[in-house]
Amino acid sequence: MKRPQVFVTRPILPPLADLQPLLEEIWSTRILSNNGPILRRFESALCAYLGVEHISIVNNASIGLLLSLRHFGIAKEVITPPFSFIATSHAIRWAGAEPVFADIDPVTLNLDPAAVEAAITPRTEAILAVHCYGVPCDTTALAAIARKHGLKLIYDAAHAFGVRRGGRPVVAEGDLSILSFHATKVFNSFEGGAIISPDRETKLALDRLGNYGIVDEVTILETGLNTKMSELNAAVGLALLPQMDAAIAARDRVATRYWEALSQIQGLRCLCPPKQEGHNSYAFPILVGKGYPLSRDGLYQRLRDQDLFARRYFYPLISDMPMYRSLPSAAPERLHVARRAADEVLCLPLYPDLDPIDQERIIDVVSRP
Ligand code: T4K
Repeated sequence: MKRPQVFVTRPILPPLADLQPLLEEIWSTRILSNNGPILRRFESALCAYLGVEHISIVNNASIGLLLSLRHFGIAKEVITPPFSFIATSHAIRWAGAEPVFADIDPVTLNLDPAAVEAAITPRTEAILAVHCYGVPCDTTALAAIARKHGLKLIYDAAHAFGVRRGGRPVVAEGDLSILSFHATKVFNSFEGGAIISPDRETKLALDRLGNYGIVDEVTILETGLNTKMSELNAAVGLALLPQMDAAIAARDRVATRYWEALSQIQGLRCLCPPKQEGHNSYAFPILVGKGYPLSRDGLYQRLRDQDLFARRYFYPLISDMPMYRSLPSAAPERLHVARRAADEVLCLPLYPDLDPIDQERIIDVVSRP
């Protein structure tokens, strides 16, 4: 029998029975948006789950990044990694600033603090770092650099839902952190995201900026944007939250099986050891290097031939994209580590209900290419 196609991820959904009462509530109140009652409950439940106090829910992480940069009035240069999803740099441009690319650390594939420091100019206003695959950045070193140079430190935490280090939520680091609740993420509300603020004043300022700058019916003091999440999306998120411990545990089980089967193969490097404090098994990235019988693209294609759709997150580098490649900081000789990672990385399919038979198909191809 032909086995099904397997994609890099597959969203989890709340049981329909848990969503139904929330839909009935929406149908009865006719409150569909604008900081409605379900959104407010979702916000409180998220705060409790993540272990933080101040969350602004938004309609996606890209808009959350943009709102965060605009909140701080960032309009000059922002240091950021080229090894990320394109949204990270696009948000900087939409805010009216320029990305300045700095190389990444070869172990974590996150911003290398030494490269960040070397990229600072008199125009630098902020660092926008990414917890790539949910692996935390060197937040201590980045905070020290930000403090020393008077820079804002913003984390693109799109992948880092629920990640803790030393018992502390990683999204509590920096001046602001932004989560994504896109369908492809550990936790989803179909589309959505959240900004984690250090204090209530910042949260309220972000909420206002994301609601057109409205203070009250007759007072609008700034040029705001609409970043609101609908009650429908909030209902999905609220109903899904109770499933999250089990979903992350199931991800860990899938990652553990990959680790057992693949971590000793010559020429492969598995990046995220499972079940470690500090990540959420968002992805299972491998680096396909010298000593492995196929190139990364060869392995990618070999899997595709079997209807197994691994993905090259993140290739090409953002700094190679047409709208960024002429920036001085995009010069290839400045970004050796990122370039190598982009050429070698492959994310294997990983989601909570990945069928073990399909996982063994993937392992078979990777271990006997
Ligand atoms: N920062 C970082 C570091 C990010 O990774 C992202 C998003 C952002 C910021 C921005 O967050 P948002 O503004 O989106 O909240 C996907 C996602 O669209 C994107 O959200 C994500 N990162 C990125 C890593 O991946 P694509 O274009 O590669 O996704 P796509 O449509 O090819 O989906 C991948 C696979 O997932 C499909 O083959 C099948 C499965 N899938 C996808 C969707 C959308 C489903 O099974 N159901 C679905 O509804 O970008």
